[in-house]
Amino acid sequence: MNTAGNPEKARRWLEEARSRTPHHSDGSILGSMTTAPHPIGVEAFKEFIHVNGNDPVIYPVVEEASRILIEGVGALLGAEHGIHTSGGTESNILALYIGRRISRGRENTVVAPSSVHRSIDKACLLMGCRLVKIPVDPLKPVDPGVLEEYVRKHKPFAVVVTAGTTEAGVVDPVKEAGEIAEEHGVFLHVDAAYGGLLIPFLHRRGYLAEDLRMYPGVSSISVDMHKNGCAPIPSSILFLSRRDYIEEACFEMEYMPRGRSCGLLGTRPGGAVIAAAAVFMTIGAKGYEENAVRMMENALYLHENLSHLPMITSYKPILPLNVFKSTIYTYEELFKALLDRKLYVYKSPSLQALRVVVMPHVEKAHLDRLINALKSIHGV
Ligand code: 0PR
Repeated sequence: MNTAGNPEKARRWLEEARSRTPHHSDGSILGSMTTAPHPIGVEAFKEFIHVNGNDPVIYPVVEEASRILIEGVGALLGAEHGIHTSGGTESNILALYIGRRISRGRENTVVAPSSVHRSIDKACLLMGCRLVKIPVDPLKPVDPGVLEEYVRKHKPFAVVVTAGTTEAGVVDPVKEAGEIAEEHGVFLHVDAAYGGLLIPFLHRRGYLAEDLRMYPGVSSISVDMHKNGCAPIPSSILFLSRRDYIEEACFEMEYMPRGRSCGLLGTRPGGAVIAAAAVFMTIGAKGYEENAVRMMENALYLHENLSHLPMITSYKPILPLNVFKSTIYTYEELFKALLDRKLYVYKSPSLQALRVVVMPHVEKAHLDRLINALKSIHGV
């Protein structure tokens, strides 16, 4: 066997792989909560690709970037403290880990509506905690009264609500959940991985009644920069209501320059933090607001068009996320038919439906292609 390196072969493989890998700009990626990273982010990520984000002594720029992000995004949510992570899953795991560390005299249980993201199941599996799910209509937020009943009954150490659910874009009642958490002394984590950079803007512009803030009783909020923040993957922020909560996420490591390391990962892409900060600075809060409005208008445009198709049921979008189903095909069949046409939508199994997430890269022309494909599949 020839064990010599083969740069030519590697290049050929890369080239071939490039030609079959979809790009956000081609309009086929319609259901994924990812988007084309802003060019300044790509530039920064490349420039700082060698930077280990776990080494603030050699690379103080990572802490600088983290501060820029926490201050900038935090200002939108009334949050001051936070930690940069590698994505929504890490933020959720870390939030529950912190919640359990600070809990006293509570059960090893987490309570969350059934619409919660699967990374919460994952966190509980990893931490050995019990996840009690409140059955909810996937199109509706959890009822605060029911949430309180569950908290009374199960005495959880943490409650998780979602500000922008994965399958329907539903916004749970964060303010009321905060009141319940405060009264019962429970850690409340708000998963705003998807909605964090949409809700404050859509609320201000009159598209949404709910707002998102670090309300009293809220302990943490996660916001993904690699979703609506237009930053390269991987990038998320876990905001915490108290500075000392960050300490709970720090681990002793004598051999590290500072003797410790905070967050779940060890060596981590510092370039991603720097890139996210550069993107945030470039777009600015005003730019994110304009993006959010454009995305919402596009989602309403899609809903309007789908509502006119005889064999499609379309639900009015709450955030820029459209859920629809066919009256003649199962959602699995429709998923497959769209996949065959190289249109990548996602599934909302809890609604037996498909979803389109109108991310910053999605244009009306891309949605028109989808509408036409649905017409052709249904023979109209
Ligand atoms: N919380 C919520 C509400 C989410 O929607 C997601 C991701 C997460 C947490 C976890 O975030 P990370 O994926 O950053 O860890 N939801 C998307 C989903 O499950 C993730 C995704 C995105 C999956 C793009 C596939 C894909 O192509 O659909």
